[in-house]
Amino acid sequence: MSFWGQLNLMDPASPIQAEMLLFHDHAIVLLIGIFSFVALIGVKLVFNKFSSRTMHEAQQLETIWTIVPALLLIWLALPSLRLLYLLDEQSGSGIILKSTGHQWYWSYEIPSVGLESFDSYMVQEPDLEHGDYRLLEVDNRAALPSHMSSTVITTSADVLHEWTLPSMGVKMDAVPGRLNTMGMFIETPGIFYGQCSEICGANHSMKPIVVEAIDIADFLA
Ligand SMILES: [Cu+2]
Repeated sequence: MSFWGQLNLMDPASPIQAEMLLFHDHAIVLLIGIFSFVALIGVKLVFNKFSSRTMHEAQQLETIWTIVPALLLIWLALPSLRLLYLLDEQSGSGIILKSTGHQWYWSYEIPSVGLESFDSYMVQEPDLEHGDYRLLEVDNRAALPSHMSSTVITTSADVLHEWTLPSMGVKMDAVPGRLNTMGMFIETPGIFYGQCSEICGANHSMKPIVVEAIDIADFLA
């Protein structure tokens, strides 16, 4: 992958992640605008001679430079709140995937189709095949149906872990003694990669997450 390609976020594969990507762009536009404006004012201040020792206030100017940033903050906050509630409202139906974090691997269970718990370990470097992603491939992938909503439940068997799937907009703590639930709608079939996102010990970076989204008919078969 090219250098610039790596700076991008992953392609969205769920509606909520597509929304988050749009919000990211929205926020970046605001940031670039503010940064450019402040830089311009900074440069102007250095080079002009419009300063006066006797001027202590400028009511009109102060009113403007209070109200404009406030409006900008609202412009940022409203879509952010909308997204927050959209995330909360994701339907919790469909196939349930239970993922349990361990030091240092994940184990998965899909009770509704009678799939009992299996472990998902990272593929070690000498065992990689041509074209595999280093530190991202696993021996047993979790499978979920595409074109429908699913539910992911995470928990942990030892310390805090975090189940993350960037292209689905899912990032959820795996907490011992607790079940966390999140809905996700996978739009396209494919193989999706993620990594544990909570420092969980020595091999934290060696317990990747791979979900294979397949057609519902194949999934049930
Ligand atoms: Cu970790």
